[in-house]
Amino acid sequence: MPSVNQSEKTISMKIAFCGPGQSGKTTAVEFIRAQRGLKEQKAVEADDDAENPSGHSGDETKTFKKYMFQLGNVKGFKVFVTMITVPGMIFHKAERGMLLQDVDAVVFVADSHPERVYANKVMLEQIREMLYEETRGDLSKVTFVLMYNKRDLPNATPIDEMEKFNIWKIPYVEATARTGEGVNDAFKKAVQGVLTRL
Ligand SMILES: Nc1nc2c(ncn2[C@@H]2O[C@H](COP(=O)(O)OP(=O)(O)O)[C@@H](O)[C@H]2O)c(=O)[nH]1
Ligand SMILES: [Mg+2]
Repeated sequence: MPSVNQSEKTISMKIAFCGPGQSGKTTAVEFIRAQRGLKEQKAVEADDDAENPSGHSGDETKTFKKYMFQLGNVKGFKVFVTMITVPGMIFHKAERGMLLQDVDAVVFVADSHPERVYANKVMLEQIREMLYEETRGDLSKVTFVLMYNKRDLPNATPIDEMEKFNIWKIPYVEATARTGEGVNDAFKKAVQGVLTRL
């Protein structure tokens, strides 16, 4: 649940960028950070312990990024967003569960590379399962946005193929995180989804 503080007039929400390894989560979050100039403002990096929660090595970046910033005002309330990336390769369920705690929205960054379509499906199912537990069976408490990333690839999987695993009809955005195309759109959809539930 987003937390609303009536006396301080603030709304705080947590948005997680999830997806299989190498799908473009970090690239997307870094784009948002850079665009909003969060470095000077309030880029809060996770502490070292949280940077590598699993301790595993592999080809994916295991680092997890966390940024907190003020988004703007809605009906006189200041809106604060905490944005995190949830690494694809965390082997212990408990660790990913910890990152997903109190998440209000998930931007699921799916990889359009033909060889990654199945990985997208597996990861999305896992994330939904974890959030199903986290929300005690009420997934309507979490806004989902599918960001079909790497649309610039010449061999990008056609959207109707990608949509085959989207059995929940999650709204989607086509994106190229490398250039930033579609990233803000996905982010805004997530924020709006949370705000409309308030
Ligand atoms: N072609 C292409 N490559 C991308 C795009 N987004 C990310 N990448 C590349 O995919 C790789 C993994 O990106 P990264 O953001 O680290 O993935 P993460 O593991 O999900 O955080 C990097 O080499 C990125 O440059 C994109 O939209 N198009
Ligand atoms: Mg990453």
